[in-house]
Amino acid sequence: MGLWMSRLLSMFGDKEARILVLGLDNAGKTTILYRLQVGEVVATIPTIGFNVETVTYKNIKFQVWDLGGQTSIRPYWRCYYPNTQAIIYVVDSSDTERISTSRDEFHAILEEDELKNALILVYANKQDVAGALSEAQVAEGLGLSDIKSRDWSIFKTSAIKGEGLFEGLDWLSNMLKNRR
Ligand SMILES: Nc1nc2c(ncn2[C@@H]2O[C@H](COP(=O)(O)OP(=O)(O)OP(=O)(O)O)[C@@H](O)[C@H]2O)c(=O)[nH]1
Ligand SMILES: [Mg+2]
Repeated sequence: MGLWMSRLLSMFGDKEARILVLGLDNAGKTTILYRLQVGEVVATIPTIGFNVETVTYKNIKFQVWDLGGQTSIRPYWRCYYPNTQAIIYVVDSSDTERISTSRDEFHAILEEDELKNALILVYANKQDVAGALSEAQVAEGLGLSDIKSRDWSIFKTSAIKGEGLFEGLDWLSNMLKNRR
């Protein structure tokens, strides 16, 4: 499709955004992807590689890439960085032991040149688990207040209960609309 044609279509039709869902293994990324796409909890297995689905919300067609989070696959995340408008960074709020590992991976992402303009949406997931870190504790654990020069937001979510996910997408869609 020619450039003028795609511009014309984007004036009338859905806008598109490429989103990467990142975070440690077991954070709930795949569960979130399918909650957003089909509205249900699906049985997941650890992702080796990726899942990609389109989620249309508020006139934006989100192309959502869910990447595997295991230590051995994290180096491959960078293959997906080009042309990314936003990162959804998912934290398992009940995994208090690995919050510092999650913080390190998060800050490595923030330093990536290819992602310097990407919006940052954090999901403090698994809020339904007793003893889970609160949204404020996850923000503190990730060092979110150190981020000065870019747009970010954090939402508490439970992918299992379907809570908080679309509030996060609302923030994303508003930010994306303001940017164009
Ligand atoms: N209690 C609870 N469990 C959740 C929630 N979200 C995901 N889970 C569970 O956490 C486990 C891991 O979820 P996945 O979505 O496969 O995790 P992932 O981040 O895709 O993991 P990798 O693919 O290995 O990177 C599954 O048993 C999910 O059912 C949540 O909000 N609350
Ligand atoms: Mg997965």
